[in-house]
Amino acid sequence: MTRLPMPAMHRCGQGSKPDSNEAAAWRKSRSGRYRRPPLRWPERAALYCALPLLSVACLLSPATAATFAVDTTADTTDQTAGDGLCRDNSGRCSLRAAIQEANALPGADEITLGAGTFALTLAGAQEDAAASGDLDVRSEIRIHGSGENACVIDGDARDRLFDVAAGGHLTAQRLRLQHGHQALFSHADTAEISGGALLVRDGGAAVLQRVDVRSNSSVRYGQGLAVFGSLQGERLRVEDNRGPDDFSIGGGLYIAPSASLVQLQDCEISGNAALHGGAIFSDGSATAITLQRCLLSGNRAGMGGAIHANLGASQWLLRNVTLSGNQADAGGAIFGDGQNELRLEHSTISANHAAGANGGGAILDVRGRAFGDFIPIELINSIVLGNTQAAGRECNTVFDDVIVSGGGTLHAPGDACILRAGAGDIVATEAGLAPLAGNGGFARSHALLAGSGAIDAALSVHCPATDQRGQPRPQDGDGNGKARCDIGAYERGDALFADGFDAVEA
Ligand SMILES: [Ca+2]
Ligand SMILES: [Ca+2]
Ligand SMILES: [Ca+2]
Ligand SMILES: [Ca+2]
Repeated sequence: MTRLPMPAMHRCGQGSKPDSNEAAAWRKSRSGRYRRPPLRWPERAALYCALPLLSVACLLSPATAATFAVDTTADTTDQTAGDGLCRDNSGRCSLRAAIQEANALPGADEITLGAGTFALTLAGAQEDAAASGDLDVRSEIRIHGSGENACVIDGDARDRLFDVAAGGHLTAQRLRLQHGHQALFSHADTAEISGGALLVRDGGAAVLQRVDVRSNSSVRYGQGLAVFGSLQGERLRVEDNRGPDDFSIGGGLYIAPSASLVQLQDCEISGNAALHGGAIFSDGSATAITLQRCLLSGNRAGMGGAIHANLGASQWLLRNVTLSGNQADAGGAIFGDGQNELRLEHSTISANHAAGANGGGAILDVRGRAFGDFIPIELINSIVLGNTQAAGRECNTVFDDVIVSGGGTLHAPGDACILRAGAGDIVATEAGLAPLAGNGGFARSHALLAGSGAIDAALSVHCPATDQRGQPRPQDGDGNGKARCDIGAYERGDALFADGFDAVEA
């Protein structure tokens, strides 16, 4: 309803800048050399705003920014878009009217939502002006909710919830996205048949902070989220999104060939289902995909219970990530095709299951040296143990050298896991993991039981500053007076007490 002037500096540094150490750490090209990724827009924005001359432009640009406080849960349109007023025919400011008005105004605009369920009841999919169906974001809009359980945007199963256009930038905080439904089966533009809750088109960007994406569906791509541009998530939950068994791709998240960036920190992607990639499917893209401190659990698929990395040259980094309790016919946790760079550091792959004839309770990768150009899946200081399959092996590859240990991998003996050995690997029949439980941090994890071979056994060279829960690494888990990093996503606490006097063991 009201239009308030916004602090002029607001645009500077929109979005969070990627961790440069991390980018440098995993950007290894096929030739084996590390390379710095090209700067994406959040990095560029931060850089530009840091430059003295350009920062003047950053200070001046959002002169017309407005804030709209939504005061009704009714789904109504704005009376006159562009007049600076969020006002429907009843004089109220609805979420839809606020989006329409924000789209019409230049600059970044803010929308605040109190507690309540904001159901999108105005039917009309394949419409891109936020007048019906999904809420189309065509400019820079920040939506501030009032809590993931208190503030719910509900699609009423009529259309997806948000459609971020090229040039659009959506930041959503502290809310839940539920009951979105993408019903279109085929279209020349794949984006049109993607995203049950949220579609980010090529050239668009979304930042989700403390957002739950729950119980959405799409009959084709991205039952929860679909990204053709860039997506950043922080404290993001993507749960129980699904589509038809025969056609759905990317149960939690679909990453399209055009996607430029996917960066998730503190996330849980659980209980989603699709034919390909129960949690995440990357599709022929060359995308930087980073997950840190995340849990992928209880997802189901035909191929890739949690992850299906399909073709393309995406660069995946999973650090402090747990993949547990996922199930597929092929590749209980991960299904790879040998083309994407997939690197797991301090991650735990356990209790996943493959029900089909090709196995791979943990990992199935269908490519290899005999197929010509391929990139191996690399495990560093990670646990891959305790997964089951109806046939085949725990880590199964059609060809050799496809799954490699970069060192410090805890895995099963013999050829249960076809893995090219690395320095400091540990072979065991059991990982010594407690069941998945809330052990602190954003998502559940597998605590290490006393006596686990993972404790104080990682290669120190790759020890990150914290574990999945955010607990500091390294700690002296075996009580020998020397703190050393544990293998996997969980760091067991100091065996004696946290006296701060442990020597760090090299
Ligand atoms: Ca208006
Ligand atoms: Ca639309
Ligand atoms: Ca629409
Ligand atoms: Ca330790």
